[in-house]
Amino acid sequence: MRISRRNSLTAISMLALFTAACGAEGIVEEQDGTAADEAAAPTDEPADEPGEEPVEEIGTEPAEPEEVTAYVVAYHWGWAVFDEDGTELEVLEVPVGSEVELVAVNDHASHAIEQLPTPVAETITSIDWHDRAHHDMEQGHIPDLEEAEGVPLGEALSIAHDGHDHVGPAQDHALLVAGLGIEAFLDAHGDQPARMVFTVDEEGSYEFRCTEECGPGHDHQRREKLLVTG
Ligand SMILES: [Cu+2]
Repeated sequence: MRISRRNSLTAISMLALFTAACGAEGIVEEQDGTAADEAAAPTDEPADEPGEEPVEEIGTEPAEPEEVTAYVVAYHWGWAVFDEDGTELEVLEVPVGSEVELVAVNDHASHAIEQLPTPVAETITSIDWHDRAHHDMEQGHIPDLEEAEGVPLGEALSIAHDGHDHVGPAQDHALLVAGLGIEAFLDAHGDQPARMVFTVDEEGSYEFRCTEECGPGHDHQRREKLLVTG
């Protein structure tokens, strides 16, 4: 087993070169033996060069806790998560013990979106969130609203937006990270993002849920977006 931790090519070449002379036991015992390495290695690659470091890469130690910031968009009816470069993350994955900062906005809150890092703001404003809702339904992330709620999706979006011109209560959302008790109101007309900072102490997959009545698809605005790994 010890030999499997080493670079496999090195192990194989050692095996080929040393089976006759030393036997398999000798190879295993030469975990860091310079005699075997010097004999097995090409003359232009001494045993103590970086090429002898693969043990570190293969290590199975748990990932160290990190400090992670991610940006969250609430839309009708779902959640999208981005890193600081504006790259969308299917799931935010962090090692257990990490300190997580979620910076969240409503997709209508243009002034709050402007406060985000430029790449994030540009990505968010480039996305057609109604198209995203239709895509979500096609992909099964939300059910067919006509079947589930008796309202076709397009009509449901109009209801939620109250004709787009009013400050309708259905335009707001609130983010709850289920199981962690982390919650923030996401005002459709807010001028600042909501910031939530918390430490994740237990492994698991955590769901983002909307806790603000936001129209016909509200009950389906839930996605597993945070994965805490050990
Ligand atoms: Cu809602």
